[in-house]
Amino acid sequence: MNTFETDGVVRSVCPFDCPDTCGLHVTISEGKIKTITGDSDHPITKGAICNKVRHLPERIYHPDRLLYPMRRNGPKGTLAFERISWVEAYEEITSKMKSLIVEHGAASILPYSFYGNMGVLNAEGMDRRFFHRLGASQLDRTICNAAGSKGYSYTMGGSVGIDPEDTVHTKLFLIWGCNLVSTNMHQTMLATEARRNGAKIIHIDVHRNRTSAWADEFIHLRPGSDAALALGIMHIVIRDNYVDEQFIRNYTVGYEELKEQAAHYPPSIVSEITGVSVEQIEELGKLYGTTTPSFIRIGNGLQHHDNGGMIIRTISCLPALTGQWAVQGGGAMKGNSWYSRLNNAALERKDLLPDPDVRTINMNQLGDALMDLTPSVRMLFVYNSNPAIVAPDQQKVRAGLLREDLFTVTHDLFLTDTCKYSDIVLPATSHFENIDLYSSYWHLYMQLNEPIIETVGECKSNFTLFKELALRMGFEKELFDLTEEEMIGVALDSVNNPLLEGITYDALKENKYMKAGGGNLPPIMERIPTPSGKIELYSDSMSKAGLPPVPKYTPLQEPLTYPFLLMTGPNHSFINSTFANQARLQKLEKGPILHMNELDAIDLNLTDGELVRVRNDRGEAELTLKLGSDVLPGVLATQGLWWDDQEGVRNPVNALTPQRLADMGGGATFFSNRVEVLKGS
Ligand SMILES: Nc1nc2c(c(=O)[nH]1)N[C@H]1C(S)=C(S)[C@@H](COP(=O)(O)OP(=O)(O)OC[C@H]3O[C@@H](n4cnc5c(=O)[nH]c(N)nc54)[C@H](O)[C@@H]3O)O[C@H]1N2
Ligand SMILES: Nc1nc2c(c(=O)[nH]1)N[C@H]1C(S)=C(S)[C@@H](COP(=O)(O)OP(=O)(O)OC[C@H]3O[C@@H](n4cnc5c(=O)[nH]c(N)nc54)[C@H](O)[C@@H]3O)O[C@H]1N2
Ligand code: SF4
Ligand SMILES: [Mo]
Repeated sequence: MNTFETDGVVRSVCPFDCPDTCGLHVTISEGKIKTITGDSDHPITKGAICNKVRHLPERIYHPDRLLYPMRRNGPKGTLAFERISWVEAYEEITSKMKSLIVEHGAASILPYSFYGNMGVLNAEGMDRRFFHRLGASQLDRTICNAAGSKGYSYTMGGSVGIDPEDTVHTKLFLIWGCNLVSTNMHQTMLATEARRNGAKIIHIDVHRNRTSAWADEFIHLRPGSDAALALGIMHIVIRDNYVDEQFIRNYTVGYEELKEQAAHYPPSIVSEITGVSVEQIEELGKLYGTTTPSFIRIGNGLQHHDNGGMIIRTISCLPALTGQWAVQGGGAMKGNSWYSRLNNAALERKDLLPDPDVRTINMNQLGDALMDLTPSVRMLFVYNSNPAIVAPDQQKVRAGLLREDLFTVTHDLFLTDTCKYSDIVLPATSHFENIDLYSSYWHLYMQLNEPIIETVGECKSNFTLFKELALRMGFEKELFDLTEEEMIGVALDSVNNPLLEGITYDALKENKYMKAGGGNLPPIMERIPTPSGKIELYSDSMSKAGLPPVPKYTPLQEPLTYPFLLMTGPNHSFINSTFANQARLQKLEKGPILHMNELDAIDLNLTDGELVRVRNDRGEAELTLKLGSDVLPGVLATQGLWWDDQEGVRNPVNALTPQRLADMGGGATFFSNRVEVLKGS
């Protein structure tokens, strides 16, 4: 039994799917969380946190929070539920699993999860082990960063970028397809420090947003054209002899092939593809070629295009040309999870799969999986995710969720839109009620999170849920009857990652923040995890995978049936669809807005502030129009994954987005999405 401070300030970690993974200070009074601020001892987040998490107490004690298990007692998609006990819920779930295994095989069961909580135990620990042992269909978790990570890996070998702490030394920041001010605020703080030392910050984006307003310069380009812009910069860097030949010789392969390719991208052609003027391309090329150190923060959204893998593959070749990786504060970063990689094999135990060749289902194609796949998916088990809102081709997803012969279980803190289609709804704890281990996909510090409040209602953590389910299924005690501490030990016992040496449960408890590599990372060029051990400007692996082995501009896929390309990214005040049910944060966002160029509005006879219907063959959404020049003609942008039943929301944006996969990694294509805009009803 845990005992908690009933009054005082205690430490915690932010659990959300955000690169910053902040250290938190939580003020407790009479056993309840009152306020949340940043922990000023955290070496990189340094006491600053975002507005969302300052409002987190409202989420923890929200009147709508799920407190006990429920069973559906009316039609799917409605709010017809009755309270049941955990014993009844477990009984119903395990007997369904057992009968499905006998009648249809374990592959008829599909887990669906992502990173609603980034804790290792709750996102990729006991749950994964449970579904492996069960023999369920595998889920390919591709919804976020799959295409770009693959593209970046072809060049650099893995999610290895520079240590963000080094970016204060940078003289030129390219914020490329990243809404940094909203989505990685502490990188903004480091860039501001660099700016005080003379750095210039350039935002390259298709939408003039908060980040553009903060940057020193904005480059407005056409969606999906970034590989051409990167090749244009390379063209200038090579043409004007800004290349670092010694670095290229020592640390890269394929320079000659890349040089030949870049020759096909003079500024005039790049300008035609990207919409950026020849002058701006020349200026950018020269600045990039002559500034050291320069750093490129590659965004996560950028890869949500058909050609997202190749875009990021191409951008990630740039720093090598001028030898930036050899300079402190020089290089690039898309993600840094390679540094703190854990012993996932021992944690998840994929070796327990009864059939190692069991089918794998791409989470971006949930609609097809539920509607078209044979043999059918007959049980969907959702946790840490809200697919009725976040998955593409929403109408098809929901048609699948409505299937009478599909048994859906959802574990969440709130009655999300996904819960509404579920047969059993289970209440989840918040991370303030759990033990877990957190690493970041941006900075290099590991943190331990310990429970600081009593469990709310009858909620259970994912760890406890899957442990108890396993034991009720009769699975081996030695594999499942573990404590959180034991499982953290397994995760940290990373034979394949020497950078975790010395990082243990006890050491984390004592030291709060422990950096992978202990702050003594060897220079990146000496540890490039590609097959050749060098930065691969030409990639044999790509050639073998049937992809162009040198960077190339490839066009988007959607036919031009509809006139606009619509970007549907996240917003400032929510994290994906998390927080979207908090009134105060909704108000700050002023509802779901559609940004359109004023020239397009003239042609369509539309006015600022009016409600419009955005539609294509997949579905329709209703949004409020905002006119201006924040997007180029022919481009639209909207932000935020709003829930269904909120004021001013009809049919959230994923009604419009395709299940089509990106060029690499099975990634999502949320942004390569063509639509038309009609006057509202
Ligand atoms: N406040 C907040 N923070 C978050 C999240 C959130 O929902 N809210 N979500 C978290 C998660 S899961 C993720 S993955 C990250 C995502 O955060 P980011 O990495 O910032 O990604 P996005 O905001 O999806 O897209 C980044 C930018 O790409 C632009 N863009 C779209 N298409 C193109 C293109 O073709 N070229 C260029 N150059 N730009 C393009 C968009 O306009 C947007 O400004 O943020 C994390 N942090
Ligand atoms: N159109 C469009 N769609 C997108 C995106 C986009 O930019 N545009 N972004 C995509 C990206 S990058 C991502 S990462 C995905 C994110 O998609 P999801 O991972 O589904 O993210 P959320 O919408 O935040 O949903 C997480 C859910 O987990 C719940 N949760 C939180 N903690 C716990 C816990 O400990 N246990 C359990 N059981 N549940 C918990 C939350 O309450 C919430 O309902 O969305 C993708 N969808
Ligand atoms: S959401 Fe991101 S910025 Fe906000 S507190 Fe959490 S980790 Fe920090
Ligand atoms: Mo994401």
